[in-house]
Amino acid sequence: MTMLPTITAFARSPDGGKGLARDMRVRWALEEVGQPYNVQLLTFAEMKRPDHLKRHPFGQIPTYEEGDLVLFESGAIVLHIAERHSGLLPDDAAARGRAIAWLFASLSTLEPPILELQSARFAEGDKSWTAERMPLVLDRIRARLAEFAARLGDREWIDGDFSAGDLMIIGVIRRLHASGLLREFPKVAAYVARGEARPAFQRAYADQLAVAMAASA
Ligand code: GTB
Repeated sequence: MTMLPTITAFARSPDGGKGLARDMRVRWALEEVGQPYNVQLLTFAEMKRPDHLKRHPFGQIPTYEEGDLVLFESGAIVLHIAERHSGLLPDDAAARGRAIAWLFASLSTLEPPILELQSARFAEGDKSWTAERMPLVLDRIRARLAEFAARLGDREWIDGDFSAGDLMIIGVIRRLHASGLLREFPKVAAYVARGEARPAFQRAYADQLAVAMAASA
């Protein structure tokens, strides 16, 4: 009997089930490759306790456990899943390298300005300088989206078939839905929508929404 992998997720996600927390990327990857999994739900207090700090040095979600293997960082987890199953990375070595480059780009090039917007809105929203800073924060995201849109062009996915790179990029960019910024980049918006329309995304979304619904019942 093989043991199912177990991931961790928020017992009560602050987004109320919009799939914006980072367990969504891991759920989506597991659904894409057809790997069933268990979910351990954690409260904010439980995330900071020794048991969880052994899994995740920063006391966050998501984590991934499979036998003796314990992983943290959504990108590392998605890459692990993609390397061990078919469907999320091309077989050709060069194409595989490029898909992994996009996975890294999602986290180290696209995500930082998007995180800055979350900080500006939620952590610093009451500061006197926020109104002055906000246009700069938004423009840094616009610059990245414009560059990405130029490369994407009319392609269905960023480089050949759908890959872990697309999954991560879409997982990152969809955090901008509420900002309205995606309306300025219709091709990027359509790309995100193509990802969200995939049956595996839909199953992952429904599962995390069910957690939020149960938590608020
Ligand atoms: N780099 C790590 C990764 O990619 O896995 C970042 C992990 C991370 O930031 N985890 C967040 C967390 O555990 C959850 S996803 N935070 C609690 C803590 O640090 O104490 C971030 C997140 C939270 C809430 C929403 N939301 O409600 O919309 C969206 C995203």
